[in-house]
Amino acid sequence: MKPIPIIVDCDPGIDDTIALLTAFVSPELDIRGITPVCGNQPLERTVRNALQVCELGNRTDVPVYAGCFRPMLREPIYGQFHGKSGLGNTMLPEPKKTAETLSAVDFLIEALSNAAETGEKITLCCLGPMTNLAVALRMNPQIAEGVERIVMMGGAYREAGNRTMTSEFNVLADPHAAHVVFSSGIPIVALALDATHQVMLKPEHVAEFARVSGRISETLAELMAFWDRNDVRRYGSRGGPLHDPLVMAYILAPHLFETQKARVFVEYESELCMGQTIADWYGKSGLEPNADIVTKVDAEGVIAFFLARLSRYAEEVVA
Ligand SMILES: [Ca+2]
Repeated sequence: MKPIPIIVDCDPGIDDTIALLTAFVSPELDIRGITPVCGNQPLERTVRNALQVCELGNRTDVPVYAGCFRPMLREPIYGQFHGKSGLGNTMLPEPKKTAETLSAVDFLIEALSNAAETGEKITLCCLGPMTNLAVALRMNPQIAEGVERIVMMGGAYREAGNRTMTSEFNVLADPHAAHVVFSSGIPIVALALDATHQVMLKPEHVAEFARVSGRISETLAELMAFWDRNDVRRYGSRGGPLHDPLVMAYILAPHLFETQKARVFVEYESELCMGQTIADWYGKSGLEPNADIVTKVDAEGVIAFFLARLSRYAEEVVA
C-alpha cells in the first residue's frame, strides 16, 4: 500500500513529541513536512523543539517549516504543562539542521495546491492551535481541495475545558483560526478532551515504555514522567492524558476509536466561554455535520499500539 501523505502541524510540546516519534517509525505514513506554530511555547522554541525531535528520531530528512509567530487575533497564551523549554526538563540533541526558508503557510499553500492538482490529497495532522492552516486557507481557499482530511487534537464537547472552564488549550489559543478551519468544508476528525481523557498515560505505562523503546528510552521516560498531572481528583488516576499522539493512533489504528457526527461551532467572542467548542449532535442548527467527533477510545488498545510502535526504536528500524 502507498504510504499516506501527511503534514504535521504542531507546537512541540511533550505530547507532540510522542506523536512525532510515533510517526517517524510508521512506514504507512509519508511525512511531507512539519509546521511548528506559536502555541505551547513561542515560535522560536517550537521550531527548535521540532528540529531537536527530528534529530532524536533520526529523521532529519523531514523538512521543518516555521509557522505563524502569533495567533490570528488574540495575544499568545502558551502552555502550562510542558516546562520551560516545552519539553519538560529533558535535554534533547542539538539540531544540526535549520528550518527551511519557506514559511509554513507558503509550504501548506504549495503542497496542498499541488495535491489538489494531482489528486494525491494530503492528510493534515493538527496537534496545536490551527493558525498556520487558517492563514493559508484565508490566503488561498482553493487549497481545501488538496486536503484528504484533517485529524486534529483540540476542543472539549461533553467534557469540561482544561485551560478554562469551557475551553481546551489548542482551540482557546487561537479560536478564530479554529473557526476558519471548522467553516472550511474540509472533512475533520476531532480528538477532543472527550477522547484524550480516556487514555491516561500512567506511571506503570511509563516504566513499560522505558523498557521497550531502546535508544530513546531514557529521553522518552523523562518526557513521559514530566507529563504526570498527579491529579487523581480530576482524572481518576495518576498520569497525564495522551492528547496529541491519539491523532497518529487514529490514522494508523482507527478500529480503536468510535466517532459521532456533529456540526461544530467555535465561540470566539464571549469573554466567559472564549474558545469553547459546541457540538450540534441532534441537528438543532439545521446545518450538516462538519466533523466526526471521537466519543470512545479503547484505551488499553491504544497504549498497546504505542508500545508496539515505539519499541521499533529498539530495533533501530527507521521508516
Ligand atoms: Ca500540541
